[in-house]
Amino acid sequence: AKYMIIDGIRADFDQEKNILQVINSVGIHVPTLCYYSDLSIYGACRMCMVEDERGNLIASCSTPPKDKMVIRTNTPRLQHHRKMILELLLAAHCRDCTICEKNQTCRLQELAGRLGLTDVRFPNTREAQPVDDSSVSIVRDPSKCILCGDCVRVCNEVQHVGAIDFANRGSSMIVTPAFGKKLAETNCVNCGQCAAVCPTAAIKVKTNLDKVWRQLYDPGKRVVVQVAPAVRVALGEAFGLAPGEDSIGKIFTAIRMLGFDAVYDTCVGADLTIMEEAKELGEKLESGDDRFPLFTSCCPAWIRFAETKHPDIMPYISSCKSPMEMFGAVLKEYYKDKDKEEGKETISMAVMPCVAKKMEAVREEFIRDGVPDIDYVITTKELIRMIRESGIQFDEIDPEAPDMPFSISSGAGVIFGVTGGVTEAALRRLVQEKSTQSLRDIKFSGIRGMEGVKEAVLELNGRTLRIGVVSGLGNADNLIEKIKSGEEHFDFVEVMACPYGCIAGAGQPFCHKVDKKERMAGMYRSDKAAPIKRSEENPVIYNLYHGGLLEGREHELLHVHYKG
Ligand code: HC1
Ligand code: SF4
Repeated sequence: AKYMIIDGIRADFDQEKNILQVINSVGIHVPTLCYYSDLSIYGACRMCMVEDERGNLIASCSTPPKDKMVIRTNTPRLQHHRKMILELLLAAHCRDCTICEKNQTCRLQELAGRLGLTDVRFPNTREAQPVDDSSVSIVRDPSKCILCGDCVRVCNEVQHVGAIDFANRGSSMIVTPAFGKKLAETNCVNCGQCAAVCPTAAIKVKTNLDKVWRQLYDPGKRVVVQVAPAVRVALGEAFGLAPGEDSIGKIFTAIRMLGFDAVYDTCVGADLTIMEEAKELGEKLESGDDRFPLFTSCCPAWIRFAETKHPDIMPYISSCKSPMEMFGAVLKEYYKDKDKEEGKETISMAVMPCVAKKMEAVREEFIRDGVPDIDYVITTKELIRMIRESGIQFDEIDPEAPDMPFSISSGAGVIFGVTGGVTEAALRRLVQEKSTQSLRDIKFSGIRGMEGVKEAVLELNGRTLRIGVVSGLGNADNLIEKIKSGEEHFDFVEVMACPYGCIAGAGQPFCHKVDKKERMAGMYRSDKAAPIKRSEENPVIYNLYHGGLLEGREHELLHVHYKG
């Protein structure tokens, strides 16, 4: 085997692309600010330098490992070098750490602490820049930007959007939308992946917690909230639980302790989506129109992407509202009469792993008679902040169940939160054979896994179905081009804007790929433990359709026509 000697330790390597990965494999974390294994190598921050035998400094992120290479990661020279870089970065950085939203989660702050920096000897070199808060999902504050370029690369390479880029040269270099536009005036799809990778608070998620707290303490308001599938496997990370551990019961308890009047699981909405989307797919297959597949519609960033980049496929996107919006419409209807009787106003909220949901909630298509079906969306991280602020000891509280009469959901609804999950849930509904074996056949068809592009061919009720599952908008873009050119053909394509699906949404606590894998495994464990596996077997769903408030109103409440 090939090996390196790192700080006197032998480290075997094989597939590792760069020295940094080999260093990580022996349990040393060299500081980095601009390195992500999923993105191209930029090598801008120079924090990851190491020293070879001859005293050369090498950027470990952009240098491939060589057999029998000997390096040190922590010499006095390296320490001096790293501190100098940090000092220069901090000299050009707004340093209001104690009142910054990224306080305690900022990577720059963390490194300053870790390297023991106590002084910045240079005057502040950065001109003040205006904050851009035009987007409903994210806020840009260029005075906190360290020019690592992570946001630019994720927006370009992973999402194929390219809404932001570097502008100017030298000390006036900034990251900005083209022509000095505001973000809301660009083709930004509100996916928030730029905020997810930003090491500082230069791009952060927009919060509306002030308004939410005010609603909670308003006696004239009934504040109800739904919690998205993927929140359950990530929120606990902030309170010491392992990534992937399902804490949905504790989340329900904490939400009640915060003062919400009722709490529900968005998985009910996902079950509704499956009922409608499976029907739509069945009808599409019958119709024989197979120029394009039926595309899923639950991801609002994907919808925006399709609207702006591939408007010609809009007719092939499912007319189903997202689970959040379906459930939002149902809840507003459910409380209508009660509100009148009690002289109250129901405020419908959602806790989402996603920041594009903030944009979905304010789209005109989801405002009926001047009233939005979802009044506020907060992210997993915002709920974490509420729990912290209120002093609730999350790890100590007992789990509870969601409120009646929407207290039951299926495992199919849970797995919506991982890439491939919507497809798996729809197939469970569509296959005629409802056996454990058929659940397994679907599971092993190729739709599970961390890959950004998955394909499966399945026999469905006597016909062959070609399915595509993509996460990351760049992957969706490439697949659509192949479909347009005739190189590929599908009957059904699931798209989620965030790589790996909602588990890695920009509203979730930040984590690396290994932890995302754990989150994914956690979602499948929760499905395994669910007594109901298929959406159509959920009695809540049955009751809504049969004599319930959905009877005869499916089209009005569950479907949408995007105006573009
Ligand atoms: Fe998702 Fe969905 S799965 S979009 O990833 O279809 O956000 O979790 O809530 O609406 O159910 C997000 C997650 C979420 C919707 C559902
Ligand atoms: Fe690009 Fe998404 Fe950030 Fe918008 S939210 S700038 S699309 S990465």
